[in-house]
Amino acid sequence: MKGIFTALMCSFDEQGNINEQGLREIVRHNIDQSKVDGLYVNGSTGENFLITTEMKKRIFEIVKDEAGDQVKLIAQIGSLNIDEAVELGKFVTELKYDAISAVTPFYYKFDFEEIKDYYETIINEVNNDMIIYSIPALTGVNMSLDQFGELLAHDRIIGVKFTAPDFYLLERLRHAFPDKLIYSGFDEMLLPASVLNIDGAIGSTFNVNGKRAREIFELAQQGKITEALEIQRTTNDLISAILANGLYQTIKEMLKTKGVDAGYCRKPMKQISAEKVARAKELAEKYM
Ligand code: NGF
Repeated sequence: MKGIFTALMCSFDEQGNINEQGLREIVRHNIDQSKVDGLYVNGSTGENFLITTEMKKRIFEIVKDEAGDQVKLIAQIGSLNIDEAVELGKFVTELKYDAISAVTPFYYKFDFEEIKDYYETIINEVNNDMIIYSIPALTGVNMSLDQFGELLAHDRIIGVKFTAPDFYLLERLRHAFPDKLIYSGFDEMLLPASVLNIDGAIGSTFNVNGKRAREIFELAQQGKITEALEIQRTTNDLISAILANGLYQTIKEMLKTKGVDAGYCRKPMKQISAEKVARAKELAEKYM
């Protein structure tokens, strides 16, 4: 379960339906071209919070069918509807996903007791290992070292996807929980996170930059920081350009340039202008 995991995109048609063939092509691109170690399915990048339960299930099925056992698969099943989270957790466990992951419950200001109960309910009902998905910038949920510790005390909670620029907390977590899996979630900060001895990374830009991500991670593990920094700089030139042009839309357009039918984003995400599509093409030609 260590290494580089792509936060998988999903291909949708212009009406917002799943484009099955396109999704299969995205999976194949990540496995065959980018050679990532695993896929993180139905996370933020998969536009998970914009789709129905049935669509989530279909995406889990298609990805497992296409990927088989070629790479590790983590299913993001977290939901404000805890019954949906449990239902999806059981569904992907039947499909033989390697682990489940759940975003911290958001929108309402849940206290830690409620957050803990959410994770305990899921792990008590679903027979699979859980990775906490912490992304305070989007959820508003900031957990302390002690609170992470209370969750990680469960054998079934095997790790954290840590998407935050708090390297002090990341270092404390690594030090306190050497046997748990810690994945970094911000691709532009992969090198400093790797220096802190994380186990892997989960990122959206790995859909188009997976090989560089692996190089950064592996060079850092070997202590070759100058070489890794060089690649992180190129990576960050790309990420800055992607962020300026529209994150998920630009990654989809870059994939299309390489013959992968990545489709469109679902509303309320907008379609980008022809000018931005052309910019994405340029980026694909320069960086992929
Ligand atoms: O897309 C976001 C939103 N974050 C991703 C990643 O943490 C999301 C990150 O790769 C993810 O793993 C998921 O799909 O669940 C960024 O897109 C990237 O670092 C550019 O900022 O914050």
